[in-house]
Amino acid sequence: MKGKRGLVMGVANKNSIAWAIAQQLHAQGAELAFTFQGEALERRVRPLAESVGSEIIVPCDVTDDASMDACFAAVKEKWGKIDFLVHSIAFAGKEQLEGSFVDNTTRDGFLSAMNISAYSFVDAARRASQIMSEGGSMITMTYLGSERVIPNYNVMGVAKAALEASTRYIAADLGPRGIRVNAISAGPIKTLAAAGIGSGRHMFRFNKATAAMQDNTDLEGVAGAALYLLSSLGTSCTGETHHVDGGFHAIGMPQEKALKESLGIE
Ligand code: NAD
Ligand code: 0WE
Repeated sequence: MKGKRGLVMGVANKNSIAWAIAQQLHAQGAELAFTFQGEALERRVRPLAESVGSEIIVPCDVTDDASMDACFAAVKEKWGKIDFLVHSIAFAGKEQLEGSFVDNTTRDGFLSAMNISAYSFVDAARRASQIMSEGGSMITMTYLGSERVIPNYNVMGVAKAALEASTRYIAADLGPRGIRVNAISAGPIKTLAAAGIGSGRHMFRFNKATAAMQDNTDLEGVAGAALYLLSSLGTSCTGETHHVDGGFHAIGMPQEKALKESLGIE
């Protein structure tokens, strides 16, 4: 990644998936710009960004056009062009992430989850493509809840389905310009965004028991996949949703022994 420059959106703290990706890209020689969501997070993000020598650390709320304008203008002003984009942003109202999807999903809740978790990638990809003059690569983060029902993931699953479809359409549009666009579908990882999950303990146990690897997802694997997709190693790979989840997505039914363990039986 020597000589490559890119924008990383979605670091909240040291546990963020975007931070694991950023550290790997930095280790491989990339130069990084970072966005943070608001003043409250600047305190956490700035020291991390500075520790990898970042010279661009800008606020960005993806629901605010003026904020997106200012963020990409700052990158263009400093660097002129970029080579890659990391989009690692999602949000739905807490009350949308529990119980019955059909009963609890409000219009506002649906639109807000779609806006922040899916449209923001379309918007960021368009803006990034305008400063990718010699090809490039973009990734976003998704989750299996887009393909299958995961209890309580609810409207986020619908937003992730839209995000993955958007990834394919963006890939088709930008392909002729040598820009690749992919999604990484990670298994559950203990981050701020995963902290608020009611059934968290059960989910991690069930995932570990069910996954082909019989283990939870390591951040290292997600960062490695990001490096592959964002570097020339990933040439010709675009429009893809790549699972990094210990093989959980491949399993139709868990081994009896593993299932009993995950439920604490015998
Ligand atoms: P995280 O809380 O560290 O990251 C989420 C980020 O979204 C935060 O940095 C937050 O500031 C940002 N964000 C939310 N609303 C925003 C807005 N309006 N404007 C700008 N930024 C906003 O948690 P994470 O787990 O690292 O999540 C990153 C991505 O990975 C998300 O897309 C999430 O859906 C996805 N993902 C997470 C897991 C998991 O189990 N943790 C699994 C698969 C996919
Ligand atoms: O994408 C996610 C989580 C995204 C997320 C998390 C929160 C928590 C706090 C979006 N919005 C919010 N809103 C909040 O108020 N993941 C893949 C992690 C995750 O979240 C789940 C999961 C998994 C896995 C929620 C329910 C069930 C499983």
